[in-house]
Amino acid sequence: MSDYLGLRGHLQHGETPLLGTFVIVPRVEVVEIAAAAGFDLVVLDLEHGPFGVESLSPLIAAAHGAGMYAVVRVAGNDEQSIGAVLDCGADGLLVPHIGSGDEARRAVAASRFPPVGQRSVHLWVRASHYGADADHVTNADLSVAVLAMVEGQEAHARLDDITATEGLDAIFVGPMDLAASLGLAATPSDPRVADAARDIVVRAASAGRSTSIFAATAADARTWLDAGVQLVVLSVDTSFMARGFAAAVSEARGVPDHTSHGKASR
Ligand code: 3PY
Ligand code: MG
Repeated sequence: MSDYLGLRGHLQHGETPLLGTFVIVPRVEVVEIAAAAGFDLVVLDLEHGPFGVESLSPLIAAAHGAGMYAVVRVAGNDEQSIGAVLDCGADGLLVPHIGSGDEARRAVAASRFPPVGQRSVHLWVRASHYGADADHVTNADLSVAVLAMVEGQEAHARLDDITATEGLDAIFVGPMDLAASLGLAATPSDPRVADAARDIVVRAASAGRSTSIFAATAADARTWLDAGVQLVVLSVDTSFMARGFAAAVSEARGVPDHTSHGKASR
């Protein structure tokens, strides 16, 4: 973690790009293994992971204890889901499938306390150190980053409206759903997906937003980091495990990897 004020400050001022990974196996051990490998952050995934808000506190504590930021991808764009996640102490929110400026504004409003937004105040939650942080309300608004996922053709078409959202910190490109919306779900490595992703990144940056993206492979992550994207989230815990298991079995038995992991681009 940096000395900037939270992930929000890091995205605004940080010169070092951040590398993270998705976590859908809700275990402290997974978070700590990611930290030991050198990731800067984890994205705890309530959209696709089989867990809920009640699992977050130990995972966030593990991330912070290991010097990482903890971002949470929420399942819904509403005040209750977003407020509960922030009360657990998440450094940032990743809000999936933002399709319009109105939806981006709703995400920001749910994430900031009045008068800027409508986040409901509770002063004795984990995020405020159970009341010990007298400046919780101010600090939270200054430090929590809000990232809007742009991951469909419709959102791409309304990008200018989304990037104009006051208080939004970053646009996060979701290439898998973007591929699906282009009719290319089975072939996400089709160049049309990367072209759309690049257009979103370039336009978001020129609108003054930080940029972030999911990369299925380390090579893709490298490409986006070299292109100046500030936050790249590389793959997901289950994929690392699946590939590692399959490669080890294949090597130990001296037989080709029988899964598709060895061949596929993700
Ligand atoms: C996508 O690529 O659609 C994702 O949501 C990955 O984060
Ligand atoms: Mg997606």
